[in-house]
Amino acid sequence: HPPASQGIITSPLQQRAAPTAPATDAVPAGVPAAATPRRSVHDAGHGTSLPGTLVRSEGEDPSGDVSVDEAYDGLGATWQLLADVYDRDSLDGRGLPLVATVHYARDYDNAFWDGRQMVFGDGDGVYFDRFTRSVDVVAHELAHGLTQYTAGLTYVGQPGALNESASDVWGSLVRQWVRGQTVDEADWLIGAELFTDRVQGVALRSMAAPGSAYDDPVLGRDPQPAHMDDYVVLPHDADNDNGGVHINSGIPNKAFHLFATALGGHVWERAGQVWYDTMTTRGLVPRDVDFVRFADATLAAARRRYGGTGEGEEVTRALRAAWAGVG
Ligand code: ASN
Ligand code: ZN
Repeated sequence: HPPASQGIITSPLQQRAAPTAPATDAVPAGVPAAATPRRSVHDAGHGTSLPGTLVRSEGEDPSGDVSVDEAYDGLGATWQLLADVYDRDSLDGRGLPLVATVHYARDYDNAFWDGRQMVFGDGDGVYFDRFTRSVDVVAHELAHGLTQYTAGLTYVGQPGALNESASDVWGSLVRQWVRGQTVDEADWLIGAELFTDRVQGVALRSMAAPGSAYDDPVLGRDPQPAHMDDYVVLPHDADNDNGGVHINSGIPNKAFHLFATALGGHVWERAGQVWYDTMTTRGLVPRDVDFVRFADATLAAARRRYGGTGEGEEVTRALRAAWAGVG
């Protein structure tokens, strides 16, 4: 039997919706002056047809529906971070419109990227609040689009766990960026605003302490490992979270946390830049990359950007220690 806690991350709807669309060729061209995001937020009205009814387009005033406006703001924050820090115009580097749907289905305890757009449930109201409440969850789903347009990591086994981890990395980057936090001020949590008071836990996942985010009589226990000694081997099928992609992502998540906190300062500066370069430099990571090759690729990306001496030495030393720290 899979761990009980998989129930909250693997629903039948979600299995259909796993982000498996093929990588698309796109050459990042930088952000034109005065470029803005091109957002649209839709309302599924508790149905499952996508995208649903358009309720807020780019530049329009807040709708008054908190889910709509949180989604709109979360898309905006993610677009702005990519533009301001990494000189990238949207997910494809070419101004791709950002489409989201809220109020998807009833009591839906998840959010997902379907290969073209983001979708958010309202939560069941008993254990989960609406999924737009955490900006890092909005950014996580969007980042599945970024990965699709860049590294195109296969959504199964180790490349799948790296795909999931990359989404958590972007989620936490956006969370820290909108709050203006340093790596030491940050909570490194994913989904800290989603649980109701009834749940014994702080968030869906913790990048700083994978495995410790929740331990609840109904939801079970956070199943994430933080080290290769605890890697969870599961069959590579949809009933088993595609080989535990939301479970083993704890390992690269912890590596990123170790790397970023060793460097200090703002996560989006050097740590985020190395991950961004690793994911977006053409040919650096194959779609079926495993953890070891991905770690090598982060080192190659760091050397390419920061050189082999001075700052480059500091960054690559922190990187090697981080990957060694997770085995
Ligand atoms: N919330 C999950 C995720 O973004 C949904 C899924 O697995 N498709 O990974
Ligand atoms: Zn995900």
